[in-house]
Formats: sequence, structure tokens, C-alpha cells
Amino acid sequence: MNKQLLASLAFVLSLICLVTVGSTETGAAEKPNVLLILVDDLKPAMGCYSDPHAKTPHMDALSARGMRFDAAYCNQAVCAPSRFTLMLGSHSTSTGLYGLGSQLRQVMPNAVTMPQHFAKHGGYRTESLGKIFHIGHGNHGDPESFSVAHFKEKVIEYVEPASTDGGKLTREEAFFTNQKLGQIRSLPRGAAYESPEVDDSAYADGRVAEETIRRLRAAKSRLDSEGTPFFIAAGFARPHLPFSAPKKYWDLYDPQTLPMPQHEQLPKDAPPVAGKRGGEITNYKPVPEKANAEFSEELKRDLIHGYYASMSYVDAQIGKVIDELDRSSLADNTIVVLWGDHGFHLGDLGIWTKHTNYEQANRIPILIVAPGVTAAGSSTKQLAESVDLFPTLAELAGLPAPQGPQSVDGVSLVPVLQDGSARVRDHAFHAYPKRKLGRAIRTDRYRLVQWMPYDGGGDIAYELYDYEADPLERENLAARHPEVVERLSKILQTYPAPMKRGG
Ligand SMILES: [Ca+2]
Repeated sequence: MNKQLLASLAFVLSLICLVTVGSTETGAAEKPNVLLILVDDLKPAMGCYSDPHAKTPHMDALSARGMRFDAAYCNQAVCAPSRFTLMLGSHSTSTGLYGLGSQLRQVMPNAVTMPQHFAKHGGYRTESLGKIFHIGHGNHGDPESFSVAHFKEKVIEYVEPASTDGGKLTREEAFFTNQKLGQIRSLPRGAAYESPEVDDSAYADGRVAEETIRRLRAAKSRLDSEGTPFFIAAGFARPHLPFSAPKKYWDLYDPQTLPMPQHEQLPKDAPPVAGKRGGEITNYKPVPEKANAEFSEELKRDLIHGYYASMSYVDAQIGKVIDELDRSSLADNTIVVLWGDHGFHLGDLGIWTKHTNYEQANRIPILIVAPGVTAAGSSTKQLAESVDLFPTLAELAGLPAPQGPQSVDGVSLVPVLQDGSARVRDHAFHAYPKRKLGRAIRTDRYRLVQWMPYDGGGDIAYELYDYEADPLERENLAARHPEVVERLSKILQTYPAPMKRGG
């Protein structure tokens, strides 16, 4: 065999290897595109997560193309910090970015976010639409993360005049547009829901879907002409409050058949710091403003109906975007990730919205379709965290693992994507700061929450829940199972000392 033939053979063999291992090399033409779909306040209540009530055919179809993570958790159940954990691969306890108003570049001017990493190491063109970084509450997003200007859209939105007392600036609209932040309580409350007969594009998510489709078409021609891969992050606002969604999505449901909360008391024997009443939802009418007020059955049903209607509305918009991936023949070379920024309490434990360390606020949907890597219709019980997506996507794209300078706390889930029974971690970690800092370890069976004063000492309280015996978190078992508390506390002790609040 002559040298030339040997070289050709070696080249062909290396190409075969490249295809077989699913792009662990960095050949420019081989780079997969990335479509990151972020959905605000989406808990795993879709059809693909076995919710029998949900009408979510498009997310279900997306799930059927790849892998569904059944035990995925956010790292902090608040919009802004959760999105930072995703984009930095860092726990909020590592960065100090705990608050809605925490400014990334003030706290960490040189942080390298996931899209920055893709641009720097892979030559990706990176774009963002809708709710990606949290904007509002004094926050202005992170323009440094993307190659082109952010396509900004509303989160709080109404079309019915009655929802805003005839067009007044309402409390949550002010928060999310950085207006009158010092005078929020003086503003009127907007409606918690509305259901007008309007087209999908009457609200932000319809417009974000339309613009994402335009961006995908432009990205396709750029890919064909210049070979530039894309990283597009499309952020949808619903089912975040208010549940403003076109009537046709409300009409998909009979509210009388929707699931109502099964257990509306806080867990027995839980420390008071852990519980929650009132909060964000009291900024919406007709929710009672007093934190401890009872909700009528009608109100609970309307809110739950609104959540499901909003989920179906966003589902339809995601379906349009995925259709475009197919139409433009991008699907075979595009990794698609769907991620909810945190879960949502729909009256369970008597809690509404998020901002707790309990299961409903922290469990999230993660769907990953990685062509050539994930098997269609697969799922895994591997515990996963938001911070894992950065190293996972970097590895899938054949890029170097993220190096910071921020602390990179995630692990790559690629072995799990290849085989759902593989294990890369044995617990998930999350945190929520209140009067004390609550840090949690979630294993297959248990959740331990340690509530610790910020000075690190003194009065430490624990919660322990056993999800085999008590999936609804009716009772804190910490005092009854000290041996489990001790075992899980030891895991917690392996984490670095948490950063102080104030970022
Ligand atoms: Ca959110």
C-alpha cells in the first residue's frame, strides 16, 4: 500500500471515529448548532412527564426525539439566580448571585458565560430572544454574552384594559421594566390571568417564536454560506404569572377536572423559616393581599387553569420553532435543550409560585435532543442540576470544558445522554436564601435542607423528607432519622463555604 492510500484510509477512519463518538473533535464543519429553549416557571407538568391533564403535544413530541430527565433540579428557585446558574455553570452559593437584582458584571466582571464560551472556543454566532437572563428588579441582562443585540420582550403583559385598571402601570410590570422600583406598593395590582380572543402574537411568546424562526432561517443561510454554527437561546415567558394566554388555550381544559392541591398545610415540625405564605402572587388581583388569607376554591381553580392554559400556549409556540428546524433541515445537526428555570407550587403546602427549598419549586423539566447521541424516547432517573448543562453542551459540541474564572460546579451529563442508566452524580444540590441560608441535598429518596445563619454559626435547623414514604412533604422527619441527617449533612460539608448575600 502506498503512503497516499494509507493517508486516505487513515482520514476515512478518523472521520468514522468522529461520527461514532458523536462529535468530540472540533472540526468546523462538524460542530452542532445549539437551540436552547428556556421556559419561565415551567414545572414538569407536561404530558411527557405523565401529567394526565396537560395538553402539551409539542413538548411531548420534543421529548420523544431525545432524552427526558426525570430527576432534574434547579439550583435556586428564583428566576435571576437560576438563569445565572445555567449560564455560568456555578451554584449561587459559589457566586453570591442570590437576588433578583444581582448584577452579573458587578459581581464577576470577567465571568465567561455559556454563549461566550461557544463564541470563543467554537466560533459560534450567539443570539438571545425573550427571557434569557432575568431583566427587571434592577437587572439589565448581559449584553456581553451574545454576538448580537438581545431581542427583548415582555414578561408581564396584558391586552385587556380591565387587567390594568384601564392601562395603568401595574406592580409587576414596573418590576419587570425597571420602573418606579422604590414605589411598587403604591401601584395598582394587575390581573393574575386573562383569556382574550387574540392571536398568539398578541403576547410576547408568539412574537419570540416568530422572531426565532426568522433567526433560524438567517442562521441556516449563514451556515450554508460561511459555515458559522449558531447558538440561539429562545426564552419564553409563560407559564410565569400573569396567566395571560389566548382563550383557545384556556378552552383546551375543563377546569372542573384539573388537579387541585392535595395537602395545603406546611410540613409538620418544619422550622418556620422554611415555610412560605403570600409573596409574589399577592401582587396580582383578585388574590388576597394578606399573606395568610385563604384562597377561595374558585380562585385556586382559576389559577391552576391559568397555569395549564399558559403551558399549552407556550407549548404551541415551541412547536412552531421546532417545525422550522425540521423545515430548514437543521434538526439533524442541532442540539435542542428545553429547560424550565425552576418549578412552581400550585397550592401544595398552601404555597403559590416558587421561592422555597421544597420539591415543587425546585424540580424542573430538562429535555435534551442531541443528534447521534441521545436515543429517541429515552429517559433517565439520573439526578441532574441546571449547572450541568454548560459542561454537557460544551462536551457535545467538542469544545473545551468550561474553565471559569467563575467556579464551575456542574458535571457533564454526556455519559448519561449515551446511556440513561449511567451515573455521574449521586445527589443534586440547591439553595434558597431567607433569614437563614437554606442549602439542600436531594438524593433519589431524600431531601435534607440545612438552614444556617449567615454568620455560619449558632442556630442551625434541618428538614428531612422521605419521598418514598411521604411524596407530599407532610412531615419533617429530621428528628426521627438523625442517622440520615448525619449522612446527608456530610455531603453538604463537602461544598465550599457559601458566599455572602448582597450580590
Ligand atoms: Ca422563573
